[in-house]
Amino acid sequence: MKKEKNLKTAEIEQHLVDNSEQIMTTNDGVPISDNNNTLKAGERGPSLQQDHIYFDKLMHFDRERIPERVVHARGSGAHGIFEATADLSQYTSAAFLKKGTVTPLFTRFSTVAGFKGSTDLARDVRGFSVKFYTEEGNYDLVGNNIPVFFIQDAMNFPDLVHAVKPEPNNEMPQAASAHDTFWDFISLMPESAHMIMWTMSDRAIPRSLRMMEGFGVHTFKFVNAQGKGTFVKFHWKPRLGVHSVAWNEAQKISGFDADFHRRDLYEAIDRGDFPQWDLGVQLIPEADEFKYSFDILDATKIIPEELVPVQIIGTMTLNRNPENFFAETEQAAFDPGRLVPGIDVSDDPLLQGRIFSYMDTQNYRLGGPNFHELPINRPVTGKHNNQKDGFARSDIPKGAVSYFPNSKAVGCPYHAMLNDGVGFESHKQPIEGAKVRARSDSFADHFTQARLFFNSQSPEEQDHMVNALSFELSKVNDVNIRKRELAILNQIDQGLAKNVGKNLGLTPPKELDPLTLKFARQNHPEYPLKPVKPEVEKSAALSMKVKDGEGTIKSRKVAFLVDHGASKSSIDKMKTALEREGAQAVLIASHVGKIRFKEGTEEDIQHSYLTEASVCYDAFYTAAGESVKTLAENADYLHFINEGYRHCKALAFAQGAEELAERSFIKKDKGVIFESKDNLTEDFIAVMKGHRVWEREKSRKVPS
Ligand code: HDE
Repeated sequence: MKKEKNLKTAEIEQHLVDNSEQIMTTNDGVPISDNNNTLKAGERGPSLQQDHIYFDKLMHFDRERIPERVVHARGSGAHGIFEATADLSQYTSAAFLKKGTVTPLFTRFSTVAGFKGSTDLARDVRGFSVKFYTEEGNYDLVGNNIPVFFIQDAMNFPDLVHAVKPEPNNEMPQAASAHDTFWDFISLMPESAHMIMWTMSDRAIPRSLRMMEGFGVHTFKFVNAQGKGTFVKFHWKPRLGVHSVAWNEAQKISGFDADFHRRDLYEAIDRGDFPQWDLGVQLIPEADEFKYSFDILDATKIIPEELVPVQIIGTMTLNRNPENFFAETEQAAFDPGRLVPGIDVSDDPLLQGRIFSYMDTQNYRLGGPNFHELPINRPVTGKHNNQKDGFARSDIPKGAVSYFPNSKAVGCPYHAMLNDGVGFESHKQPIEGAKVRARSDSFADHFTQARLFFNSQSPEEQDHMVNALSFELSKVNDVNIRKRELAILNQIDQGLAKNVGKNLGLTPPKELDPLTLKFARQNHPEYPLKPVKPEVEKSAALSMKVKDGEGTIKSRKVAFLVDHGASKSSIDKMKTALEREGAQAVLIASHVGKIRFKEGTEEDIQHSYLTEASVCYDAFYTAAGESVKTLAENADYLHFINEGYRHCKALAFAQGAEELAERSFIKKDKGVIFESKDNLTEDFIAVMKGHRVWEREKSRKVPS
């Protein structure tokens, strides 16, 4: 694959180290002749303290670890580009958003609660951070795959994180919100209700990082060349659609392949299947700041797309894997305070609080204030200021001057405005108000949008939410916490609360718990306030259900279940049809190595039932041929298709292989395709386009 060349790749290339055909050296470049033995007094004698070569090696090894991110520790990154496609000059002066501009970038996706080595498939929010290396310096859009947040004010952030992380007395559970401290906090913070609807939906268990949306979450501000501001919300829309796995599947994937998402992203980019997202904006004129039933500065609210449509302004393509995980992905330092001219923050109190935390955390995590000089963080513009020294400074500023104003360096580096240039200018927004620690009552409606989300889901998606909430609250030991959260659910939707209550053996309380009220009244003395009338009761964009005729099977992984004697022609026919649509065919047999086809030819197989699991594939094809007989006796094969059926995936059976479906728990439905009765390839592809046959789930009788 030809590598993309741009200013950032050129900048990074200067730091690449190629060890091929090189002699091994110490850190000072001195050749090492023996990397096996420490220096000893005699062959069997004690080691000597003068072994500077051993010390050089161990000193470095002992310091290989740095603190992991306090949240979002587990992540995967990739390089790419952004191409701006719309004329936004009316709203923003940002150079990288000028139509036709191509900007290099680095993107990192993450889970939030788990440690660096935790599973990718935890039920969790996913981070969606993008660092644009623009011609006006770095701009970071540090968002999530869910458009709202748990809390409204940054002051509560450490408490939220302490509540969700493993409990401090026993460091359990890892990468999971299903425990007492999380739900204790949540049930006392009704402002989390909307976010909880999202995290208990399938949004929190994505099929792939390439198949999730991204959101800036907060309302930001665009500022145009004349200094006029416009509120803006950012949306990333994946070209592959928005899809999830089933919760039972997520739990199993965590065991079979804890790197499932990381591997999927890495392999897709490696084979040239570059993931793409369109960047969209919702633009809100300043005059409309108070127009809605919710406050646009409240990060627990969305602006429904029915009220302000999303306009596409460009496309991101991820086209290059990092050369080195630590140097690039781990050392990438994101910060919502990295702004460029034309983009500013709003007064959202959550966003305001983030501006301090990110810079502070990078200073700690990356060992000092020179983290901007790490190759992954360097702007392509270079940096010029009078800051100096500090740990691990790698720039070598020339000359005697490190102050401003100066005459000795003819005033350099000079202010942009001194040379008619344009520097970053904060939006000139008039401010007034008393200094108070308080919460606006316009933030006090916690349930209307939680209800909007629930109402906008398909029946199957709603079932999944009931199951997720039941799972999580069943894992909570304290019955008072369960009841308190049920009371919140009851405020959102009585049916939801009733169904979750059934699984907990509880009747939902009609009123909010006195403790919940007590804490809410600290922010809003009159809580609960009079309910507001929402502009919309449902919003189509909130459901992940694939609309008829809109799906794609591009890059989906289809398991071809074969063995000795399988018909090569039956394999090839299906493979060609799937590959034409961009899907991948992966042959799985009872062992790796060569298998012989019915036609007499042989093929090397890389995957067997020993190494693979049904949960890691999107659809299943059982080929025709003699292999049908051996597969009928293969319990692993039967488990494979049973599980695929349980997880509502498409299963196709070639002519003669139908009896295998009969030996399993599979019941014929629109997602089970028989060559003898259906249009094998067309029907199979059509079902895969719909992602899953979720309707199958309720009636399933598969004990897997
Ligand atoms: Fe973060 N968050 N956050 N966060 N966040 C961090 O910064 C913080 C919030 C998000 O890929 C930390 O570099 C505070 C909202 C992402 O490296 C830390 C508050 C959103 C990432 C931090 C929030 C996010 C982080 C930890 C409440 C969605 C991963 C490591 C005011 C818009 C970035 C680090 C990456 C990481 C603080 C809330 C997204 C501690 C104080 C809301 C995607 O600085």
